[in-house]
Amino acid sequence: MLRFDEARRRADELRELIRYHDHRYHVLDAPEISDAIYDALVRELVEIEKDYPELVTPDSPTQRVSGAPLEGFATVSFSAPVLSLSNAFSEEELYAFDRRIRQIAGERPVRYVVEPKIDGLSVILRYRDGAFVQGATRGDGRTGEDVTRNLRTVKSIPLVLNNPPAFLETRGEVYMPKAEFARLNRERDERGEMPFANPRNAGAGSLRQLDPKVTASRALDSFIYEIRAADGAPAVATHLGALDLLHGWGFKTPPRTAFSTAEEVAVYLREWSEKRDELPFEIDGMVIKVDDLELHDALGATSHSPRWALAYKFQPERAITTVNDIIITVGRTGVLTPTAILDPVRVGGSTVSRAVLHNEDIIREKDVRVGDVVVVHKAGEVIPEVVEVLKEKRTGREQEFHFPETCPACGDPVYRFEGEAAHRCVNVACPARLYESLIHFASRDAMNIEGMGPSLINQLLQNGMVKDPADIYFLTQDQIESLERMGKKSAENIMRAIENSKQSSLSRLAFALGIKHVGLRAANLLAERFGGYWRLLEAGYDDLVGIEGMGDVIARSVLAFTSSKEAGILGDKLERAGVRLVEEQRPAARGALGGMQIVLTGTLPTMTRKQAEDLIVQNGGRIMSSVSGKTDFVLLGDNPGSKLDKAGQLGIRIIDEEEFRNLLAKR
Ligand code: 0OX
Repeated sequence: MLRFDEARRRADELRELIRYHDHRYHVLDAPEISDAIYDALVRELVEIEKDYPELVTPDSPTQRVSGAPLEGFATVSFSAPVLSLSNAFSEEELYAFDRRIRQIAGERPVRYVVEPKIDGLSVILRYRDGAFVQGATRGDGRTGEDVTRNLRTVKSIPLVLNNPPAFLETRGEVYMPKAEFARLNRERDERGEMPFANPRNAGAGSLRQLDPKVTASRALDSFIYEIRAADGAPAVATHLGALDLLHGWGFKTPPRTAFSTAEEVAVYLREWSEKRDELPFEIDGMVIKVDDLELHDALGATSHSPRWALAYKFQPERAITTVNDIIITVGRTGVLTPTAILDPVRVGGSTVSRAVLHNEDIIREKDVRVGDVVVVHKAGEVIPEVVEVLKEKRTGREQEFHFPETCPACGDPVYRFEGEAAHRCVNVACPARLYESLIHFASRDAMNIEGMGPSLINQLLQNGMVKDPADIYFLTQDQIESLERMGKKSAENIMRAIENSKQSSLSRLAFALGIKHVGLRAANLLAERFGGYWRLLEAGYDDLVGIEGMGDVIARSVLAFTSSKEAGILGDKLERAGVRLVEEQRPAARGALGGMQIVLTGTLPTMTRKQAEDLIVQNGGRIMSSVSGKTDFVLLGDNPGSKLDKAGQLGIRIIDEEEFRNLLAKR
């Protein structure tokens, strides 16, 4: 354990580092370090804060999720009303808006700033001396709900600002990115829960959770676009200037472009309406704002909306097509998911030929039949949804869909459990389930076996090389090389990735097992509480349900796995293969690089930066972003940066990749 003063210094340093990397990742979308390194930094801070709870600060990055569930939300009143936008649906309305503005502006030049109109939830954020103190939903525009603790879990909302004014009130939009929406609905389908209809509902549902842990488990994002009040902030004369200030304080601001004529704006709107499909978030139009803030005052507002802004709404992303078939796929937890096979049709910017139908109830409720003409809408990632059936187009030849009573992959009977919307195949050896479980097992958040994706897994299954996840660790170079389209080099890479994956943390393993209801959060809790696979298998119901944040449903599901024969067999095989089954020790305490502070610079001859970083962390070293007197060594590659000069000045040891490998071999 570090001495108190050292711990305090290191905790401050780590908070600074984590804040910096959070900003790079969540706001600038330009990360500088790998997830493994980031996790190691956070883990180190968590450990220090565990050893010295008095060092925990409310703005620490570890404190984004805090406290027990609330009973209800308090109300927040707004000193100035939170206005909405007036809408336009045609170019004529845009030109009419432009004429009104120019009439009031007179001789003053007019410039417009155009931003995407995010289909999310408006929020108001308040900061005192740079610290996030309160956040609210827009509510009715006069009072909203205090959702501070939920907003703290949104990673792109800074808890601390750079060079802050004494007081700041901002407005922006919180939303759920399309990929997260798709992930969440997949998870809900798997759990037999009702899916959300669109990212907006999913975002609203997530922000209005009484338990901040639930909000935290969903990756919400934000765009902040307005300074509503500021004490002691630099003066700004334009909307673009305000956005720059917001960006400088650390907020994520919307993409924007400025134009000096309505004609140019119209062209730009047409371009965006075409490419909206490629964006990672859902937009329902564009917002056109007058740039000059003095003009805002001159233009004023109606009781509902400012006269200096206009929401230009796009046509919804919908199309009409025919359902040719309804097929069933079997997921890793055995859930049978129906999918409509469509006549290919353009929706937004891409061609779609499938639509998710989620479960039997949804098919019934919408009354979707094979042969129906339907309206489809793109809400999430790639697969759209059937919005409604055009019943007036029915010919009488449409065929009602009957949910199968047996699994299409293995033929075993399927069950629909009480309280669930899903049908499940409960055969653990079902080939469709095995395929999906292996994909999950090898995936990035699980055992992270780089290069082991669906097509390789398919080949391995086809060739009978794996029958359960542990078999992956018994694969040989020759076996992999024997697969079609597989070169020696690729096979070597895969073998290396498999080898590295053996050192994955217990929480990754607990997640990789694919236990129903056990997501990343529950897997972390299990790893923290039990510290080892065998101890997890010994846990009883009371031990499991006693974990804060666990609950009866997860506990029972974990128990169903841990008490199964398969769990023991799998553990034995994983152990024989040398997969780590116990939680990692504190990074400083073990490994060939135990506690060493290491700086990387330049490109290494045979390893990627990420591989080197992972090796350092796995061997107990600490990666530092800059060279200091405490640096143990600098790992040097080609084309090094200024870190090399600094190391030279300080007389720090410099080693190359070969020496680094030798160090690792000495254990
Ligand atoms: C959005 C969005 C909404 C609000 C009232 C005056 C200016 N949904 O993305 N509103 C505004 O600004 C308005 N900007 C936006 N980008």
